Amino acid sequence: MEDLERLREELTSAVAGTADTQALEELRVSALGKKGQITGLMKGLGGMDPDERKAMGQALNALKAEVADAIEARKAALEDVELDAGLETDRIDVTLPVRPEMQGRIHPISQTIDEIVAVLGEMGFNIAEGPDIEDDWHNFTALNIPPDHPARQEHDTFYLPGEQDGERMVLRTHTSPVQIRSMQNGDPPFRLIVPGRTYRCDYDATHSPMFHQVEGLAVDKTTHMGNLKGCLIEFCRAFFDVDDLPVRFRASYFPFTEPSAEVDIGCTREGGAFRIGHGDDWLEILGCGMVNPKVLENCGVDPTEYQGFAFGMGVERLAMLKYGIPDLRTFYETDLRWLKHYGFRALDVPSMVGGLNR
Ligand code: 2NL
Repeated sequence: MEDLERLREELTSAVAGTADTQALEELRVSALGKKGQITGLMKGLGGMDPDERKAMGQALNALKAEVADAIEARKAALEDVELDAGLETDRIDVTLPVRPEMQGRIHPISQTIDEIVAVLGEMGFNIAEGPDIEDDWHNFTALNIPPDHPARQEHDTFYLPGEQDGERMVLRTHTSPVQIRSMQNGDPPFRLIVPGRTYRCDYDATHSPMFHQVEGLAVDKTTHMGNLKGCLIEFCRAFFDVDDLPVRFRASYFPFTEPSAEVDIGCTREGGAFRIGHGDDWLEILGCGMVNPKVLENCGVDPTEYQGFAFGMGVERLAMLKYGIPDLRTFYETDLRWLKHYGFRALDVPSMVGGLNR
């Protein structure tokens, strides 16, 4: 019994003296574990006479309970201390300035898409997105480009191997199938912008097999060509940040719009120097038109009740013009020195109130 008293004092002071939860766990195993001190003494009970066994058994059970309680209490206290220490060392001061060594940049394509979205978003257009892999109907037929139409050849389409529902799938050649799906799945009026990757089998100094487009669509009962012109003139002036930028609409042809137009902005080319703004020359920057009634009908929108305008622009081309990037291929070379030169800082988010570029 005296030995037990000594063991009690020894164990309780050892519990109180443990520095962390790991040391406490080791102590628990050495006292109460399968090969622990108290467990060992309990195994000895079998060899005692009945009276001695009873007294010793009760004393051992009491000791075991006391040590277990002491360990539980110490464990809770140590866990609190360890949690506090962890919170202290893991603390992040989110008000600190960005580390000066931060090297990451926003790619000019992402920046240009963000700027286009900022201008058109302010006008009330909503972003829509859809799959890169499309079926023939959404990419071509719904847009009034039937199977034998010459525009199909011009699109230099990538076809995927194999068939789905008996037809070859394509990598979308423009983002228009997203507007088709949006019209099919929703109810007019529509005001959508669709940024995204597009694919054509073409590769040279001015063409990449993967490139980016932003298309827009507005459909309502009274939407007319005046709305189209006002919207795009405003877009060009805000995007290029030139208040009096000359903008002209030149008649063109697309199967999905009627009438169709290409949009030019004023520029000067003097002695090799190029500038956007008032000048003696024009530069084509986007295509547009009134949505062909056949396209509305294909999407379940009644063309006797609704009409709309649509437009499309190439993001790479706009980025090259706005930021003076001379070679298209450099966009996809993932050259960090190039990105450091042409890229944008992560916190300079384009917006109409904060400015598109700061
Ligand atoms: C260009 C010209 C254009 C459209 C895209 C469109 C979409 C639907 C219906 C009608 Cl769902 N039109 N999109 C219209 C005119 C021009 O893009 O030069 N893109 C780079």
